[in-house]
Amino acid sequence: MKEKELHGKLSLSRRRFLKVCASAAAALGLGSEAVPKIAEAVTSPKRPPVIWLHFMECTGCSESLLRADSPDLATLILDLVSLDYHETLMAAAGHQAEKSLMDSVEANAGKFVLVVEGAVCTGDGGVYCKVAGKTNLETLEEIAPKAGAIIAVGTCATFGGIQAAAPNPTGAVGVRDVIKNKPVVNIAGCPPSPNNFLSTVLYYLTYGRLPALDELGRPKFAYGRKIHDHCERRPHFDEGRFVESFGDEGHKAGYCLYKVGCKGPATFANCPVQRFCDVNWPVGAGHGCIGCTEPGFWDRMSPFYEHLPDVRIPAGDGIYVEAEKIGKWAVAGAAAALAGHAALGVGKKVLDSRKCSSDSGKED
Ligand code: FSX
Ligand code: SF4
Ligand code: F3S
Repeated sequence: MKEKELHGKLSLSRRRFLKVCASAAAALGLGSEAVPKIAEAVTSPKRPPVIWLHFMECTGCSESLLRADSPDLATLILDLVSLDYHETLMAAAGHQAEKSLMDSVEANAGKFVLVVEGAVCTGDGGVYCKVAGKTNLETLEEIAPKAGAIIAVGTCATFGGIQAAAPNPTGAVGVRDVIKNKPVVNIAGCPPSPNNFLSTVLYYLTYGRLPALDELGRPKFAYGRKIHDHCERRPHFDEGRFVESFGDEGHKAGYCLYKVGCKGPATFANCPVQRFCDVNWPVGAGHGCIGCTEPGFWDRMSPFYEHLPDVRIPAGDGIYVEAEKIGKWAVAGAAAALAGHAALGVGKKVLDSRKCSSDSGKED
């Protein structure tokens, strides 16, 4: 398809089209030299097939994509890929749907993008989650080896998510726990930012390879920095101005949410920059980050309304103290608090596992 035809199809002027390509390049952390390449990729007549599987999830990831804050970008990509199978969007049903799935897998072996939404059920042979008489485990093990690229979308598909919360009766795991011999891109978040997914697909279409990933398989362009590093409430943290309880004067004034449970210092994602629907994000709306892009979310990030230990916070006059030495933990007993957190694996373990020291409050 020629660029001109594409503009017509998308009702985009050439100026708008190039602007969308430039925004996509910026989101990917690429320079302006990438814009012509992106424009060329999205005007290519080839339509890469995409097969989208639903496993154990709430469908919020698809919902999030359908409400992308960059409709131009979403249209650009969804029009330019061939969405051959998506259980909640396609018109086909029953045997017809299953036939189209396997037809596409066979016809496009080695070329299609496999998107998995939801955790994989492994308990008792995977019997707790079946589609068309097959367990999710069987379907994944059959289709993944034939994919050109695999994208796990949402924290359920990446790390097991809420389905894997204790006691995890279904044996829920992420795609990478099953598919170990191929790269899997993890677009974490419950639900994830649709722009992080769309940008990853665009990168793949443009360069024919996957973007650089962190050690957990997440694209670095989106998950390379902590929430805490680019949070708009960070000046309040640095000055020691905290919300002590929801609805107090500090809350009304937009102070830092650390003491009421914000897990931003231990969570890697670009929510403060990307926001959702171009409007807001959890911390912007007055609620702490609950760490939904991290492994072990849910268990390791709860209790949601208790603060992380091991984060040094300002106490005035350039002095920093451990959070446990102030506030309610001083009354309730810091030792008990720390023991509780240790049992849950929150805080230091999370920070250590990401190789970031308890650096908050004195750097950046
Ligand atoms: Fe999981 Fe997707 Fe959380 Fe839901 O479907 S990442 S439960 S918001 O959205 O898989
Ligand atoms: Fe923002 Fe949370 Fe960090 Fe406070 S603790 S600055 S609210 S990310
Ligand atoms: Fe999730 Fe925290 Fe962003 S809860 S949506 S990573 S602000």
